[in-house]
Amino acid sequence: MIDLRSDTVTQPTPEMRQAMAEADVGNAAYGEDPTVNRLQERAADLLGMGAALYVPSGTMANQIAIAIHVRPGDEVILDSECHIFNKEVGMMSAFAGALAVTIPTARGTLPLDAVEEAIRPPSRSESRTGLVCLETTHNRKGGAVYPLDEMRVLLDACHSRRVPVHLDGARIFNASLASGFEVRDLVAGFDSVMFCLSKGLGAPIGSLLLGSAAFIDEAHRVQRMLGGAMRQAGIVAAAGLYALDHHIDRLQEDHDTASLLADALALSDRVTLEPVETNIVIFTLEGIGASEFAESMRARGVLVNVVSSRKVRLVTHLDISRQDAAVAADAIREALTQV
Ligand code: TLP
Repeated sequence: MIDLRSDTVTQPTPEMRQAMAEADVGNAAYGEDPTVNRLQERAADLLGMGAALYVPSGTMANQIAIAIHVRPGDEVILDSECHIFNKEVGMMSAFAGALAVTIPTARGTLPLDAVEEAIRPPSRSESRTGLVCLETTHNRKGGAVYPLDEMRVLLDACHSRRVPVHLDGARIFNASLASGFEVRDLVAGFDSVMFCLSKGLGAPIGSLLLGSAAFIDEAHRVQRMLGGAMRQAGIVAAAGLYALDHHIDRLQEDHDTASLLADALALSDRVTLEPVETNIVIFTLEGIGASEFAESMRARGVLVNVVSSRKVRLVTHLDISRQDAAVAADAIREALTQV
């Protein structure tokens, strides 16, 4: 099967497994796992942030960050299609006690005036604006990259009102590649950032949460509250280090294969395609249901992700070769003419 459901489906490569087998390990919760420590230092260095914490998932990293930034009853401003609001099972309310204030966007970029309007002035009778969250690349908006100049203007506006800003950078390396900016430039000024090792980078597990040393100190406590403190996690952290060393530069291949798929889709007048900037392709179907299309693709050996009744997502990754993309593109053409 050619699996285009998500970039979280990759298999560790033989070389990555070798690095895992050879990893030096210790009790990470005691701060004694040398491989976890190396990964955290490497990530902090790469992103130019004060410190980093290795956690099991992107969701946990996002939720730790929110719990640190807000007090119960505070509002969090985010775009209405973001992962934190839609796919983290309401945890920002359940755990941090936060209220979501969502803003609809075209491509995941929050309009400055809408955010300024949504930030509440200090009041004895209203809830406080505790945090603003951004996402790049934007999953549900077809892997859209948040423009750096827009980020900077928004960061300034929020900080001038003493509101911290968190970045869900699950696919930050894809954003860096597509925009031509270094990752450290993309994250400069954020109060906290998370990125995933288990998506385009191809590691089996793990995300990094980054912030100031004091913020990460607190993050250790919250991670433990969630039962996320780990022991000999160097076994999986080694895969993350391997991915940072070997799988960043190859992300262009994923962007290229996504373009190939987009070209096949663009030929059909039954498809409305979101612009394709990175490794995610999202489109809306007309005259065919998304599930029907997915079934037809499955019968042709290709798995796709059904987003809603008419929307489909394809994600390219480490295990999708150019040849696979060409086969999938043929399957798309057939499915769209024959369903
Ligand atoms: N995305 C997954 C699913 O949860 C939808 C996927 O298949 O794309 N932020 C963003 C932008 C994400 O896309 C994801 C996962 C997360 C956070 C959460 O990361 P994990 O899955 O490690 O908790």
